[in-house]
Amino acid sequence: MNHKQIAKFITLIENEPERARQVLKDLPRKTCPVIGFTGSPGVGKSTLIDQVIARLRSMNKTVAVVAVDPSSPFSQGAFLGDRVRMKKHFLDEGVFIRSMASRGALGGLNESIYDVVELLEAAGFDYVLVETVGVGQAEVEVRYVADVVVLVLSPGFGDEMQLLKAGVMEIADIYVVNKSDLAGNDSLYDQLIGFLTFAGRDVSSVVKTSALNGSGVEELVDKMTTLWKTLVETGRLKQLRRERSRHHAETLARRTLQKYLSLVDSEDPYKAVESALRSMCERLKNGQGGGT
Ligand SMILES: Nc1nc2c(ncn2[C@@H]2O[C@H](COP(=O)(O)OP(=O)(O)OP(=O)(O)O)[C@@H](O)[C@H]2O)c(=O)[nH]1
Ligand SMILES: [Mg+2]
Repeated sequence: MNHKQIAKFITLIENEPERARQVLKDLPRKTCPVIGFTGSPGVGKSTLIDQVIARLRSMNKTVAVVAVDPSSPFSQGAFLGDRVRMKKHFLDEGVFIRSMASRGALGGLNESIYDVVELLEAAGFDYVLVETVGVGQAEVEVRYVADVVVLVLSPGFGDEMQLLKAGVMEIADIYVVNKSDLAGNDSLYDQLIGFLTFAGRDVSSVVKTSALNGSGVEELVDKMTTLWKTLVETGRLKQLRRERSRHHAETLARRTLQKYLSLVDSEDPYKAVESALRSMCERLKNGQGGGT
């Protein structure tokens, strides 16, 4: 599959998920590391991903990136400030970058992301990277989409407070303290180590990076790759993928039921659900599909 075909397929997934599913299910199933990058707006996720791409390319690995609702674009290699390099990166068949709106999601991730990731794996990329802005539901949901979650922090973004937020400590597998070229980074780093120690977590999951000059990127790529290999070896990956399918199914079920509920005119919530389920079953019996 070339980039044009992949891009077309993603549009089909977004616009006609049921039709896309028919094609998707016949593609060979492949598995590669799916790495999620989350964190507050502006902490440097896209810039860091650019560096990760460059590192993976230097290792001859192919990379696909999906950015959900990005507010800042990828430089597509411009981080090196080299136009020739940028052109090369842009034309590089080994790198595929796509942005997706978070539309249709119930405060969380665009549910197309599940099929898009499956497609990118089937297309044979060595790595799939997913960028989500770490706010609200999307931050929690990236856990289901990605095998390994990287939480990006940087000084001056209220991340010191964010560390205290319940749940954040459980979400990530790797913690990146980015913008290490700036002042204020050490105190954030120390606080993070303190929190992790207090929570009984492994502090070796912390990496200091500068997405601007590339320091720490090699270590980050090593860490995420090693972690993923461990998931494979321990059988945990299979479990994670099952949880992903289940979560995807739940999202679809909720949306389908909501659609049928919106057609029901009843003030009794129990009757409304019953009636919605009835018309859904009726449609299924007639072989028209559930209408997801
Ligand atoms: N000094 C310094 N600046 C950085 C670093 N990483 C990113 N930046 C800058 O921070 C700003 C935001 O970077 P992005 O990569 O767009 O951040 P993001 O997290 O993707 O932002 P959203 O997509 O809006 O959530 C840009 O101006 C970057 O140049 C870094 O390591 N050091
Ligand atoms: Mg971004």
